[in-house]
Amino acid sequence: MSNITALGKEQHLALYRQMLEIRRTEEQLAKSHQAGLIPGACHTYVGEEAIATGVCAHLTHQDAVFSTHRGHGHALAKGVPPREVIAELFGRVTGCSRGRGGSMHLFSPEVGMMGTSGIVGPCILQATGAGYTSKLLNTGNVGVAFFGDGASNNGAFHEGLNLAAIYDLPVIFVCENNMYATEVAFSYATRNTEVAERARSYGMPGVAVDGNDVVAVYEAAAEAVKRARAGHGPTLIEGKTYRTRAHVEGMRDGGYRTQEEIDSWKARDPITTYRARLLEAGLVAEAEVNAVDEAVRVLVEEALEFAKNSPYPDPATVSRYIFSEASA
Ligand SMILES: Cc1ncc(C[n+]2csc(CCOP(=O)(O)OP(=O)(O)O)c2C)c(N)n1
Ligand SMILES: [Mg+2]
Repeated sequence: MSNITALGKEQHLALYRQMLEIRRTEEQLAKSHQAGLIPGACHTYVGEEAIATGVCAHLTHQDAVFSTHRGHGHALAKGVPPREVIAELFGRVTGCSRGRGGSMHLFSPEVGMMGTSGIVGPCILQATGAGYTSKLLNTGNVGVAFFGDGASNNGAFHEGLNLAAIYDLPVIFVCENNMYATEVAFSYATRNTEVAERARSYGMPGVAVDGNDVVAVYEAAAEAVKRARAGHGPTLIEGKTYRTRAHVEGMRDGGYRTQEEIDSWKARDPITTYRARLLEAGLVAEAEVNAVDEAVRVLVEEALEFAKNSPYPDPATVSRYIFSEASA
């Protein structure tokens, strides 16, 4: 278990607030999906919030994050406001991709959110490319790839990690090992379920952490980002975690995992366990976390109203944003 006394109160409250913002946004998105407000697929990040939160706490808007189909949490942790995420999933013009992208095309280059994606794997190569750019231009920025256990068996994993290693690129590879790719158990899909151990084959550090412990993730990411910015190359971080909702909203969630397993991970919820630990250690006062709970509730409620009241894109603009409009 991580040493929570190593961080100050402000840091703890910020990490707690970020995880809760993701959770409340996701819960709202799940409800909105059921209500028919969201066209297309919606994969939530419920249960995995500590990973995006612990990693992105070390990033600036110049650092580039490349994400997955399960990327709402990455976008939020990187600084995209909940209103822009919810509006985007609702297909509204006020969304971060102007309502043209949806859940799996959340882009916000202003804050370094370089996209969620429906294709499993390429984010690993894109982050490697961002690291290469950083090295060529000597910017000190890092590239970060978030990806699942499923993606770690994709060819992109091998290519990306190998390239980043040989050039000492400033890249953080973050594998969110939630033990399943859709309904396929990772223990079926690989003979070695310890993803962090693979780092050795590429000549880079590999760190496995409890992905439901935000401080453990925060500490591993601190070290990896420091190494990357200092020009010492990439790191692979494996966060062991679990998604407690179905693979995608509306999909059945039975047959491939047991209720006991789901319940055991719910008992290790990254947000409620952190809240309890902070209170028990006397690092924050109950009134302070309650104030965060209320602020996040209001933020997400307002974001929902904002999204609902936003217009759809004008059909007459359908051909815009296909090509760069920088010189138009
Ligand atoms: C290249 C590619 N292959 C297959 C799929 C279908 N697919 C969508 S999500 C998914 C599971 C991915 O599992 P994982 O990487 O562990 O992420 P998780 O959903 O567990 O977060 C698959 C196979 C896809 N979208 N892209
Ligand atoms: Mg997975």
